[in-house]
Amino acid sequence: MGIDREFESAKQQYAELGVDVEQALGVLASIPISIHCWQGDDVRGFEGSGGEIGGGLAVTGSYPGRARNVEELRADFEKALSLIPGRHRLNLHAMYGEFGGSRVDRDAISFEHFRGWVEWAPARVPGVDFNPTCFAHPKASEFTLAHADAGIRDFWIEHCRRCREIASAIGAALGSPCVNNIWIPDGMKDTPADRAGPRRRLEGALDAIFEKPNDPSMLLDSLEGKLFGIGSESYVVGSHEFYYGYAVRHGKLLCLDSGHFHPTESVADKISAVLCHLDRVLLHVSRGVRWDSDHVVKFDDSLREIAREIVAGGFLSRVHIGLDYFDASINRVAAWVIGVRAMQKALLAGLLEPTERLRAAEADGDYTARLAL
Ligand code: RNT
Ligand code: ZN
Repeated sequence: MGIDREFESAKQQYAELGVDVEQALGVLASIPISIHCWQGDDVRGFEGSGGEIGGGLAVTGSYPGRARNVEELRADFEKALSLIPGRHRLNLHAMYGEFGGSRVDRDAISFEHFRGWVEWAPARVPGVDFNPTCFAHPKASEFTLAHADAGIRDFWIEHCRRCREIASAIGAALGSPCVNNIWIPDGMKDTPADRAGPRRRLEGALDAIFEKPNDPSMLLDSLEGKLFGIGSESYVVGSHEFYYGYAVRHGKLLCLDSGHFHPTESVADKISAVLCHLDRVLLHVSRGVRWDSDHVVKFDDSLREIAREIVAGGFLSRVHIGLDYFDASINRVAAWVIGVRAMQKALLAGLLEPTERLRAAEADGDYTARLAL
């Protein structure tokens, strides 16, 4: 009763500002968020190699309950979905295939290993997204797609090609395009003597990976840049500028991870800028505490600004919202739920903004009213 009364009162107050609350809730309910599977098991996957995660990624904490196999991961994910309103996508990494206990190397994976996910999906999620796993592997100890050794480069090219095939088959099976996002850890701890060479090799590797055109009704290709990582503090081959240029030139999606920029840079501001030149972007919404720490996102100012820009810019159909964080120090199901709901709260705040009034004040040069409102 109390909540209903408060809601009616709030609805009235929003209406006075020209905001239709019911409509905002309706739009919110239609926004899918791509939920990353890797929060559920601390980015370990099902290859059973037990190796280091590597690639400069670090998962800290020892809260009990990490999903140890596909059944546990699915059960935990379903539990999380039961606590989140709306319908949301699953974001898989290649290391989460069902390999039946045998060692299937990254250059040998195929759709068969993901059939179980595709059978599981329709009753639970409207679509599945995908990521090549170019880390946590003996051949990823330093460089991958930008490696000076053509044999190692070819290994990762083959992995990424297969991931596109798998993603395409997933998209076709589920009737919803699968975003296949490439991120690689290649970089250098200390000042490189040659910054250009690895970038040229990466460009060549991407050209080879994308040789076969994608059918956008099944597959959308995305590229994720980064500023620095642990062990690649001085140089990241796949930097923001590198991938932005590549994405513009080749019509790919650019993935903006909110932990991958200088801490005072605003990812919110980048959305409208890159969408002048790209059809679509992918977001990896994360929370970097002092650095790219991948904390669970919460309803803070930076998240609100990102969501506000997507909504006010009219970009909901061109921005694929994905989450990317991993915290092993708290309940992992709660980590999913809290992060997704924070993203939804931020989107709702954006949807409840009296944008027309703000814009009118701005157009009138009345920045005082804009600030006050
Ligand atoms: C790493 C990137 C990348 C990974 C996931 C696991 O800095 O953000 O997206 O977090 O692929
Ligand atoms: Zn990311």
